[in-house]
Amino acid sequence: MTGMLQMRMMVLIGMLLLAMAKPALAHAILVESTPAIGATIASGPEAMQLRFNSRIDRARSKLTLIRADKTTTPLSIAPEGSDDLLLTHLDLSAGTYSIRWQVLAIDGHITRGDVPFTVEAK
Ligand SMILES: [Cu+2]
Repeated sequence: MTGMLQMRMMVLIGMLLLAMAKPALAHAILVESTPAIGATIASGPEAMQLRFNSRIDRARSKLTLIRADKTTTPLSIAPEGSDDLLLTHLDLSAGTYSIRWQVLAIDGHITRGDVPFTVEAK
């Protein structure tokens, strides 16, 4: 009986140590974007930049344009920039939009989020 309890304690302690050994915040979160969340930009060609807190796998990351009517278009990610950056080019008419980002961090975790913004006619 006590042997069983000891084993359970050992397993519990082992799990606790594993949990503590995990590096904090290794997965990617968005730290900055241009346009920023909630920003208003002018219509026409515009570069978009999303910066993350860690290196990301650009080839396994995705950017999607979401329009007000919920239709979506995948955006191509430019190959240039540092490893914590995603770049794309927009050419939008007036309206409200959201860019959905999905990135794979070097720790193997996928994170995603939205950057909503408004485009005004020039
Ligand atoms: Cu992670």
